[in-house]
Amino acid sequence: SLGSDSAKAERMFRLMDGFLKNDSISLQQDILRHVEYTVARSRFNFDDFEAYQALAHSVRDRLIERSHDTQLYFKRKDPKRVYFLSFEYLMGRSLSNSVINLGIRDQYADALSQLGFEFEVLAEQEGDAALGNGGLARLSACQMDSMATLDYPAWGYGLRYEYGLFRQVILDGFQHEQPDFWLNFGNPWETERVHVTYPVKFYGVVEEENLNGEKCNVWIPGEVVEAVAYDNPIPGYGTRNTITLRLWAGKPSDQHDMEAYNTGDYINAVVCRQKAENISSVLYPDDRSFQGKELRLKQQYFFVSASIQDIIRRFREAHSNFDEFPEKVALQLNDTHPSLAIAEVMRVLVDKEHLGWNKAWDIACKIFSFTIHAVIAEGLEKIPVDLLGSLLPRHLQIIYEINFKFVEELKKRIGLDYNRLSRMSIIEEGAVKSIRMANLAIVCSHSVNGVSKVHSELLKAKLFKDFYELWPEKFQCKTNGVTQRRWIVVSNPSLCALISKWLGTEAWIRDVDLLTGLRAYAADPDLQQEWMMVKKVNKMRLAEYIEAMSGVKVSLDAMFDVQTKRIHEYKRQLLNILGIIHRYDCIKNMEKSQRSKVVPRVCIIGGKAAPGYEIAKKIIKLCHAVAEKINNDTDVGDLLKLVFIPDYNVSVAELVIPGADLSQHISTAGHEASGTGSMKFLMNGCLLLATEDGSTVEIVEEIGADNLFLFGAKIHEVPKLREEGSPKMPLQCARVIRMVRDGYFGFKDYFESLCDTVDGGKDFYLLGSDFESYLEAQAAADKAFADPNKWTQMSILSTAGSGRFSSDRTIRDYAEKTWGIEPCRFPSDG
Ligand code: F55
Repeated sequence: SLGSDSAKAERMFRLMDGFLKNDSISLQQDILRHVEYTVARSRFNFDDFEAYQALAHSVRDRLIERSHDTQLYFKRKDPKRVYFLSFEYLMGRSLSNSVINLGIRDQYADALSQLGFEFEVLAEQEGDAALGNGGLARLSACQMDSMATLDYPAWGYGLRYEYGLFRQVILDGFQHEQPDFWLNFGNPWETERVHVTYPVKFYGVVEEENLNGEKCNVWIPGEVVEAVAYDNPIPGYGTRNTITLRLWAGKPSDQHDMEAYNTGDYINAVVCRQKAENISSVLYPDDRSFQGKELRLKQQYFFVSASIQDIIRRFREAHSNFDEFPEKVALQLNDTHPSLAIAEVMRVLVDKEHLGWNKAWDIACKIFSFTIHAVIAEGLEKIPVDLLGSLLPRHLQIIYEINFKFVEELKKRIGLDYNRLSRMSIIEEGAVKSIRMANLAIVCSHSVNGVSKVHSELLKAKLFKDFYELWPEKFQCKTNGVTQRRWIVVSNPSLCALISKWLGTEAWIRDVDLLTGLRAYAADPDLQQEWMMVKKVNKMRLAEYIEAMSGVKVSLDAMFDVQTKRIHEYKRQLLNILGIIHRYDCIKNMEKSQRSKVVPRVCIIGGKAAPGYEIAKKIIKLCHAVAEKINNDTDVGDLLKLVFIPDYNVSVAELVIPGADLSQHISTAGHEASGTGSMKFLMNGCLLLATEDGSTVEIVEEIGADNLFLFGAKIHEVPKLREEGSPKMPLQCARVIRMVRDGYFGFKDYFESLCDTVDGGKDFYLLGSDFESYLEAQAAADKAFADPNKWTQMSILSTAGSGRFSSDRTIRDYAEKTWGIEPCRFPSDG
């Protein structure tokens, strides 16, 4: 079954002595072999980093074996496949995740210890793959893990940025950005596929030609860049299935600037070739606004074009008739970023395959589905028509044609309601005429979904009301989830072992609903005792890290209160900091005798601000200024500490989340589409202090409102409160803002504009009106923490109720209801 010539295959198999073995001696041999021949260091003399490299290569060998088996099996079975198109993936590290999913972590740990190394120490050598900004990108990574584990025939497609998300360096409390050249030390996980390359074309003109008596549009491009595939294996847990994340990189094409060579401008032509590599060189670090930048648009088309060519090539290997395309292919658009794929599929089917417009459109409408992650209209991508017209002239024509036909159809349905027609049009007429990418995606997709219940409802009621009324059946909800493999098994091994011990099984790692079994023991003093120990150990690890990063010593008896996520006004890190100032002020003004009643806190904040987002950067500086004051106040001591964790990323999250007692998800209601950090904290038995926004609403449904600390305005109250404006500013809030304004923490002038956002009369994010309620929720958290048994019970119930927030649930839902695909599991026992 391994190929056409099975005798030959059999012989090869024997020559290789079967597949790689996972006993301790074989693993040791493999690692040493890679030290000597891959890393090219002497096996008698290599350091931790070289040991990590060799270790990673030996794991990679095993991944490659499995991914070959999986691909051959998929080919043989030819099931319907899903292609997940995402511009961003936050994979983090791969080593621990891989060996755990392969089920050989303990074997490796043993082999390494025989060689005199410690697995954990080597795992720390790996850098993060940070090819994304925040929630959207980490969600893609979690979903890939679930697709592999649930045996779905799936591929991820993305871009292989040479520079991932910038490194955040804090100097004097200010954020500075440094390039993340993550490939500097090589990337053992990827395989470059030098033969999997496709030409991607840009610029030029469209000419009408006559083909066998029929008019046909021919695009004569002005520039060609080659896309080359880099494959990254994604192993499933408890299955041999290993799927592929294929990332594209730009390289010069042989067709690139042939003209220049011919005209003898050799030097210039070679220099020009280098430009091709720029396409995939850097990730855009802004997770909120869209600028009509040419490079960004080029990246989008580059990624889309290469992926579509690859998907069509794979389809053609087994099929010749495009009528079967929708039975074999589903394409998932992760936000609007890859939605040029719609115009590209139309171009290929119409201009290349000559299927005719109607047939091509019919096919396109059956294959695309679209996930929206944005909440507000400003978060929706718009591409200036002029920009698109010059870079991709044929695609602009196609989008105009799609829009023309759509608007004609719409007129038949709704009549000549010009306001509504212009709202729904794919083309926005305005100062800058633009393409509304979300409208394009909605018109073509058979399914459009939000990422939590409230978000999906909001899309129907507000952002895409017109479309919902036209096509109610298209609008779906797929509440986000995260993978328990990464967020419990990899990042919190002691909790993992404890859960398995009390449930008497490890089955929850694939079937997370089993976690509800913990509810029965939530009040059991033995479990509580062991649960507290696990938390303590994780807090100790985190405390060591904090001391190493910031020099601040923190008490393990204090409540570790964490808010880590991208810095945004709507996420309200500023509310958190103002609350901390209030707490500090209260402690300072308290009778000394009262201080013993204060529940000690370590407040931890972390996250990156987009490089051009001034207010977000001021929030980071304020956090440092306040920390400086509080942490050096010996009068306050262990009662209150504030630390900012620099360069928050996936691997830092793996350390921070298990060590948190309390975590904050405090966006102004109606602004967080879902939020996924909260789900990771919940799984790790961390209590939430939160507003009723995004996925928190559903978390409350699962664990009950008495198992977390809710506060603040509800979604429907926000518009009215905004109208009322600043009269709602409570005294306590005004007082702490005054302290900042008066220079209590220094940098008086610098913080002025930041304070203005709250007490400048607008307070758009309602810090003032939510302030008292926030303090009450904080007081309730203090009270609960003072009773360790009660707190631990709530903590156990948090983990026990987190099962619904696994990406396994989300992916199964997409697979069954949206993609129409079925598991395709390589037949073996693991
Ligand atoms: C990245 C690039 C652009 Cl151009 C725009 C947005 C982004 C981005 O990173 N968005 C993002 O992370 N959105 C978040 O998606 C999460 C997953 O669905 C949600 O949980 C979260 O609420 C949302 O803000």
